[in-house]
Amino acid sequence: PTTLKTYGSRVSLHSNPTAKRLLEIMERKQSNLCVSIDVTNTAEVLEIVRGVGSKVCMVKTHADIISDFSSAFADELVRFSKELDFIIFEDRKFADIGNTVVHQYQSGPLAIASWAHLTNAHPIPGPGIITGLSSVGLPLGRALLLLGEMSSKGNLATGEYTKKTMQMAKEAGREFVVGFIAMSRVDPEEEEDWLMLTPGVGLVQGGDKMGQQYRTPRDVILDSGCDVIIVGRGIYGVKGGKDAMEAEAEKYRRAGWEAYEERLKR
Ligand code: BMP
Repeated sequence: PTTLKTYGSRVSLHSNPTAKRLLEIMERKQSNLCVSIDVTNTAEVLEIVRGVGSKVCMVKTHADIISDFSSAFADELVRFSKELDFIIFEDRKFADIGNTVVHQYQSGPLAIASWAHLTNAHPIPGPGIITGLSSVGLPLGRALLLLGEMSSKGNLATGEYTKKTMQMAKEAGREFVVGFIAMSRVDPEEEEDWLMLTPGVGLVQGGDKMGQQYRTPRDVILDSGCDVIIVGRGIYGVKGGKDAMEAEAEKYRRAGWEAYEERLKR
């Protein structure tokens, strides 16, 4: 099973360049940590990147919450992604018909496809959303995740919906769709190597006042067989600036990596 393979040994099972690079980075940096940087100005985003960049395999953004977003900022982020060796994941959650998402991905003030290595989409509109996004992203070597499950209380992405999401990805093939946002490994048959990225992670279980639910790195990596832990407020929310964030990121990196090493021994 996928959960018993090392990240490094899975590189050759992928053809998509972003998926390959992610697995290589994870192996090289001994990190399955993605930091979700959900702050609203570019100076703060870059400060967090400087703090946590060396600890992560990936940085996740919500570009549409950044008040002073610019192409110069995007260039800077890309520069950091090379220097500090991480993937940029724009958590855009596309959810429209193929023709519309083509423009949302490529154009507008954010021009997401020009700087984000990875993005994601809800399967709700049907496979046309993959066709649309891949027409823009594939020639650039980008990759896509489908949201098969969510971390928030009462969400509708469960059961049959999750199974159909998996099916949609299988039918699209792994050239562009490389995995899922999911709470556990959603490919019971494991015929193909899919990447499983999981938000809703904290060092202690719990939640927030708006339905978010947290599980620990160990729950996610060891018990649920996922590949990447996505942590937002648990890291950028600590007091004490860049150094405190770096120290907190190191705690999560270690917790995620130890859970992975334990999983390999199962
Ligand atoms: P936090 O760790 O601060 O709760 O942040 C979680 C991040 O993951 C947010 O950026 C949120 O948009 C994202 N996310 C999530 O929490 N649950 C999902 O199901 C899907 C997400 O993308």
